[in-house]
Amino acid sequence: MSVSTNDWIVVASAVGAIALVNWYFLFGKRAIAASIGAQGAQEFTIRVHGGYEPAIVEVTAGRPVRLTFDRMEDNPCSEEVVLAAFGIRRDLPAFSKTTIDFTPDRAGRFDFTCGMGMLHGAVVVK
Ligand SMILES: [Cu+2]
Repeated sequence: MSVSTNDWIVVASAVGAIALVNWYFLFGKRAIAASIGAQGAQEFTIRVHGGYEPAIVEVTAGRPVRLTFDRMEDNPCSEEVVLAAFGIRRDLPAFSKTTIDFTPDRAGRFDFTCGMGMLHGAVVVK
């Protein structure tokens, strides 16, 4: 009986830990809303350091978007960013900020990646 109780505690703890990890992962990947700049653009600063942070940004279609990539490393992996759906491929100089402006004309989820397709982020257009 006590063995069975211990087993249940172990199982419950494991399930709880997995749920917590999943919750944290989803929370961390939640889409970030824009701040509106002086020109009315939907603006984001995305830190580039072994990945994109935030990785998912959410915008409204038909309005200008300004993504500022703040590259905080010189790892060759992240030296380029590609937003293929909008024909954008841009070099990101190490330890500096690069601004990309575009206006999404349609709703959807549009991935951006490093030049090798290893790092992933997305612009969610509503
Ligand atoms: Cu890469």
